[in-house]
Amino acid sequence: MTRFSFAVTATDGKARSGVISTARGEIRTPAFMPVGTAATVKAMLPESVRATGADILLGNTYHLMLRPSAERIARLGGLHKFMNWERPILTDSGGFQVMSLASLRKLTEEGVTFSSHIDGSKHHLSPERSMEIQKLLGSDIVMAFDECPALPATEEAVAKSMRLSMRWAQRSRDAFGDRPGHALFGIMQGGVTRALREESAEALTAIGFDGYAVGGLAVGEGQEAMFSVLDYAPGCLPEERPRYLMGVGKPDDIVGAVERGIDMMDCVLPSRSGRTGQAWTRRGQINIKNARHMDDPRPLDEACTCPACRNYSRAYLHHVFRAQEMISGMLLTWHNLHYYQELMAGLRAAIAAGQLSDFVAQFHALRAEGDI
Ligand code: PRF
Ligand code: ZN
Repeated sequence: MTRFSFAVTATDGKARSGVISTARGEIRTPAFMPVGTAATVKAMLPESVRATGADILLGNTYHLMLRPSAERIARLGGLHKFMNWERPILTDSGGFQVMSLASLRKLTEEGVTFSSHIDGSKHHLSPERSMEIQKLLGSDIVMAFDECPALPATEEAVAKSMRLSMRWAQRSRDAFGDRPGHALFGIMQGGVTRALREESAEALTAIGFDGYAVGGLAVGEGQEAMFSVLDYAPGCLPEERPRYLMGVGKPDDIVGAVERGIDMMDCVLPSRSGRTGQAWTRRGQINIKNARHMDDPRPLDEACTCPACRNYSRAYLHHVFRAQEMISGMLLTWHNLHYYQELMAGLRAAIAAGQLSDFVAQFHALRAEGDI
């Protein structure tokens, strides 16, 4: 069986490109992971997600434990078989989603109890239970169980939460054990305070993980504050391991994160905004519900090779959005995921060629021109 490994094949400044090898296939980095929260990337068949260029999907412990339950998925042969995606899957550990979605939350040293946002039923998560669920799912990349405080928060509150997450990281490591072919990632916390980020990185590195995530960003602090953390945070983590920025982001966030040494990212934005009529293109955002598209025979982006752009006009996309036809979410999601994966491929090629700064300048110049 292929053991989990990461090889950096090129660097350009702080940016890296490389390959993560797993038992279920390779992940080209920098990688964008589409979000398949409830065992589906909404509005997309798995083969279509693959056709956009995705090497790996993200799944969620929180949603799947509530419905249809990890035990049921395990009985049915695991998450890959259940959702018909045979390539790598990374699962988030649940704590972050409990804090943003569940009600009646009670947090202790041991873990968290909460009520389901679906039916109000009571549940429990802890480092040990999260590791068990992610194992039942058959996840290739398992995330440590952490707590992510909402910003702004006092430095004292952020420090207390980070230290709890580091104790949970050790318990996650112990509960995960040795599982050849599967990887466990630790998650750095510490808000926007450098000393706390450094303390967190040291704690995680001492425990030892197969990869390291930067958590606790993109939680309301703004791009400038996020970039100022990313100016040093990736450099606190072991160079030879993949670095994953959780829940990011807009295309310009992704470009800035890659420039600062991030290897993996995930975000609901391309899929979610596809269902609300937002398209992301080289020239920025297009709101397809705008009446200016009503008679426009041109595609969303004449240079895009996705099915939505090859076969349909803006006028059609506008019509099906207004008519609330299901194909609207399907086509816009496909386009957005295609655009995100093209962006990642462009970043990887630019890093390999040592031309990242030219690529980034061109990226910003086209967006400044705007939609034409
Ligand atoms: N921790 C976990 N999942 C996350 C985050 C985190 O800090 C974030 C923060 N942007 C998104 N998803 N476990
Ligand atoms: Zn397109």
